[in-house]
Amino acid sequence: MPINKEEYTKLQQIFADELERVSELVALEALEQTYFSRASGSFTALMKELGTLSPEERKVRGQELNQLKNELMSQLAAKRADLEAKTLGDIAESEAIDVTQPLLPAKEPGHIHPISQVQAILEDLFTSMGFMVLDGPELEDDYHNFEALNYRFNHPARDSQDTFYIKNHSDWLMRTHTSPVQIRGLKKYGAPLRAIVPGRCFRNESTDARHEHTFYQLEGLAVDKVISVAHMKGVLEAVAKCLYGNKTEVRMRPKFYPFVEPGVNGEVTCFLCHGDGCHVCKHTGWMEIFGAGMVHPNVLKAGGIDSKKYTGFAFGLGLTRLVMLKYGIEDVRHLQSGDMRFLEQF
Ligand code: FA5
Repeated sequence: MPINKEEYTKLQQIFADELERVSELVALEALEQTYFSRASGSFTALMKELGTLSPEERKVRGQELNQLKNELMSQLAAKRADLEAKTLGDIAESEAIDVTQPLLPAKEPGHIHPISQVQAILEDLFTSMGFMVLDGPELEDDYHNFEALNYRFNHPARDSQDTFYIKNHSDWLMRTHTSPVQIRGLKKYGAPLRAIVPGRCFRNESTDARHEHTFYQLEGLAVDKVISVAHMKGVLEAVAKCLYGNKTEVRMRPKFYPFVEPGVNGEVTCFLCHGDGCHVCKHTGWMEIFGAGMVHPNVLKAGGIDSKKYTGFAFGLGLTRLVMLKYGIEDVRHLQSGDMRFLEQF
């Protein structure tokens, strides 16, 4: 049988006592569930018992129980407002700044991270050649990271760039390269265009001395009416000589990337063995630092450019690798370790 008047008052009292003892939002949620959870709340069970009464009795008791429910709910809401205000107050107190405190003795000044140092050198070099510096989102969509770059859905080349996906958003991913900004840049600025894009990239792959799951690239794109492979080679040699000196050699060998045709893989002589072969360059004497090629007509089209009028070259420099080469760092994982003993050397 549903509760009578006496039990009604008792329940009010018990609820009030339990509410009084609650001092945290988590406990308040738990109390609400104990009484009102759809599956097992004790108050919900009382409401369900109304079904056993005659229609007249159900009407009267139903009204009483609904009134009681509204009362208990508004007490819960008032308590929640109190606790939220208190939590905010606690945060404000713990984060308060004492503006009267005298200056603390100066700590050692910081300095620019080696990756930012090389990025700045390259931004100077490229702006002097008429390139603009662009930025793009690290959280990309499948269209810009793959589809618009001529990687059709299920294209096997996607396997070489596995990444981190976002739960419940199957279309979102952490960009695997800076190349999606080719599309964004072309759409925004049209042709002719000369742009570089330094930025962070992500890949789901096992790490070793040359591979990190999070690393930096520097993308380059030049689109104009008479762009050829010779322009691309000239620009990439200028990068290698600017960073490592005039004697540095660059070699390019064919490599497939869906968004360029022809595509190349570019290497420079190893910083450690100067071409003799060592563990860093896997005994080849060369270190791979970029991918490049002539922009594929499908990519120009996706960027809104007439591929019959314009051609272009693009490259993706492994910025992290450039830093390793410049400073003779034998393991890429030092760079973002946050270890001051390492960082203080630069
Ligand atoms: C690309 O990412 C292409 N987007 C480059 C490109 C751009 C080609 C424009 C053509 C035109 P790839 O996966 O080869 O290509 O990476 C380019 C460079 O990034 C590599 O040469 C390497 O230096 C660097 N790199 C790639 N993966 C890692 C990693 N896990 N850790 C550190 N550096 C990496």
